Amino acid sequence: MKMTFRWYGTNDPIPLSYIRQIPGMYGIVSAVYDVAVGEIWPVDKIQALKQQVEAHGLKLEVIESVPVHEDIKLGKPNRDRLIANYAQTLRNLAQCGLQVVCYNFMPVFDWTRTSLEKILPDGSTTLAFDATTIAEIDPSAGIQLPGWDSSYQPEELKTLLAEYQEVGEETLWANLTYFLQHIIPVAEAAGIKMAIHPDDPPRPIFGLPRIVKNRDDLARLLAIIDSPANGLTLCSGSLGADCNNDIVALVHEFAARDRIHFAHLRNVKVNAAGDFYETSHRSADGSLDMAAILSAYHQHGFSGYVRPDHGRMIWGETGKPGYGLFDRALGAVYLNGLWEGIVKQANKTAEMNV
Ligand SMILES: [Mn+2]
Repeated sequence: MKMTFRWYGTNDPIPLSYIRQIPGMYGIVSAVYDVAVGEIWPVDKIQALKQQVEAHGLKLEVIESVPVHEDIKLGKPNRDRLIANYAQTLRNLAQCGLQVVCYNFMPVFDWTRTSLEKILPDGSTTLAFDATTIAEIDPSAGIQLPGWDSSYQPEELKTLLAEYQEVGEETLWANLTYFLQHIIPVAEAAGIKMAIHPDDPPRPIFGLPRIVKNRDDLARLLAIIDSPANGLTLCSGSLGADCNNDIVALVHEFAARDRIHFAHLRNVKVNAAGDFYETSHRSADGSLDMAAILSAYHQHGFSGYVRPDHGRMIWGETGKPGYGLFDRALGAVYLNGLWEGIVKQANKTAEMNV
């Protein structure tokens, strides 16, 4: 298991020199942020990012994300040009030594929350989702939620939402299939592993179709093209926001098939109504058993990339909600600690059985 940390480039308030000081940190997960979605990431920009990361004793082997242009998701006529650009970006990333590319196929918005600063009893703040609040929003009247992408004008958003209403789930699957049929062979040839991130949260929102929500969706996705290059970012927190998703079982199933290329480790406290908030990584604080999740990874000889997903804001830190330094660093150390325990216990058991 290789521990990584997401970093938003030079605009990130957290310096690489701080991330390096987190015990057991292997590498950085980042992206080229100054190229428009749909355009090719030039080799020199990727190299510059890589050198910057390596100058701090860290590796850059995972990209999160190379975003998929909405026109690809919508299946518009110009998708072929955009897919060709995406393919070239993958070749350029491979040329720079990148191994894994995280992406998602969520229409319009990568994630949805109703609060970015829910106050927990200990005074920390966290991201939260209230199902009733979402149900009461009429998207045709405009959507105002914290963190909601303000790059869309209200009219533009209305048009996009209407376009996706027409697309629906099956056409979105067809568009994802078309994308994968063109991209996976390129990734495979270049030595890049594609890793789709599930929908966050894993349910339809505002009438937008959502297709990467549960075990059956993940299995369907992998069946489109049976290649090691067609894999998953298994996000425990995203999938865990639906009580019906058994994360430990998902790890067993898909790690056994060697299709989990990137693990997002996040704990959430969730209820049957679908409300949830993000907790510290500690199992006792949320609904997920992080030790059981890591044990399942270990059982299948997992040696891939992981990262503490979001963290709370603690100790007065301010910055990008979910992406502070302190709680994610605590998460990384906690997860590394669990892993050390699991590895040592397993080795001991193996010795006793000799
Ligand atoms: Mn995630």
